[in-house]
Amino acid sequence: MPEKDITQLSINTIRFLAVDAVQKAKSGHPGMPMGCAPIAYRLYTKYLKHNPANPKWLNRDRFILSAGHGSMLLYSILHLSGYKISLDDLKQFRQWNSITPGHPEYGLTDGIETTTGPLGQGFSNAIGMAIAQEYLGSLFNKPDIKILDHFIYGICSDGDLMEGISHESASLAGHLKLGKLIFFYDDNGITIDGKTSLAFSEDIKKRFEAYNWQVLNISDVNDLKQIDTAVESAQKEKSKPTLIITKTHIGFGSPNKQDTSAAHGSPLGEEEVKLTKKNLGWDENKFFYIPDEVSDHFHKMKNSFVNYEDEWNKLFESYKKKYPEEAEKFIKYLNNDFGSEWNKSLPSFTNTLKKWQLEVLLAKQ
Ligand SMILES: Cc1ncc(C[n+]2csc(CCOP(=O)(O)OP(=O)(O)O)c2C)c(N)n1
Ligand SMILES: [Mg+2]
Repeated sequence: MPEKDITQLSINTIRFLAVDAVQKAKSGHPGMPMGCAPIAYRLYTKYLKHNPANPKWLNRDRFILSAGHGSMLLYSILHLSGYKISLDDLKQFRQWNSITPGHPEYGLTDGIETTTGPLGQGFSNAIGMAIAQEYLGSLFNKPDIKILDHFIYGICSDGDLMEGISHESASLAGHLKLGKLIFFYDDNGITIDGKTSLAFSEDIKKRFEAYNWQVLNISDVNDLKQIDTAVESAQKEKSKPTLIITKTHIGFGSPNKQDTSAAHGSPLGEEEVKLTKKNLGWDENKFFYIPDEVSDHFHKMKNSFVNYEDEWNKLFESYKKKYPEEAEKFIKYLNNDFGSEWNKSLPSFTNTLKKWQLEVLLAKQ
């Protein structure tokens, strides 16, 4: 199959896995995944150095979906990429005890780097991750061997950029010149209440430039060449974080709900699901459908992803040989062993609570 066709088929697979899961659960947010599917597809298949077989590999690139309400975007791409999320798990979206809750939960589901949902928080956590990498890198990276050099990608939405916390953390990220941070801004002009123009009209480009970020634009998210150009420019910018302002359409493909807040937080509805499938050339009678070509396409890539980790393991072996003391210390740090000096310097606290206060606290747990 020509590359253009398999790309389109894969992106629509992501869209309709999200649409079907939200429809089945009778709750959730289909619009954001439908709009941002091309970003997730391109990142996970072309740019992210990750290994679905080992989601904890240390130097993997991170991906943070700050707009956590669009969780089905993440679950769909993680499933296709070969993470431990089955098709049945997708069908269990938003069900009690499932690993696919309404908003992504760190520790519950492989491939989820941090819990998101409260807007602004994932964006800010990603900045914390970039700070952690810079700090550890300053202690352990060597001019000839960089053991920590991953990128931290993410998607943030209008709501993320409205929240106060994103202003504060973006300011710090620019100040600290966190060049490994690359965020897409899902600029769809819509929030839960309707058009963003109701409450949000600042110039995001100027705002982020003032924070000392590099700001790039994508005029149409469905043009993958624009995504490539933006990501590659972002990767080259070493001393500034990058925000890629990306024009998207919430509910892309839905004849009656695209570009409206009706696609934000409710299922499309059975009739509209059919109309949308027809509109995008999908079989309206198929649900949770993954074409064989798409499965094969991702399966082939999964094998090549293992190489990223293998290469890093080799790099770390050479680091161990050349810098044995640092390597030993690095491994200790990763195991929370910071040496006796650290332990001596830790303050100790005595319990000043009265017995009844303790009992009240414990009863609440
Ligand atoms: C801190 C916080 N306040 C409120 C909400 C509830 N909420 C969920 S999504 C949303 C707005 C969504 O608009 P946008 O971020 O543009 O997402 P889109 O509709 O484009 O998918 C709000 C207010 C939240 N998740 N977090
Ligand atoms: Mg929006």
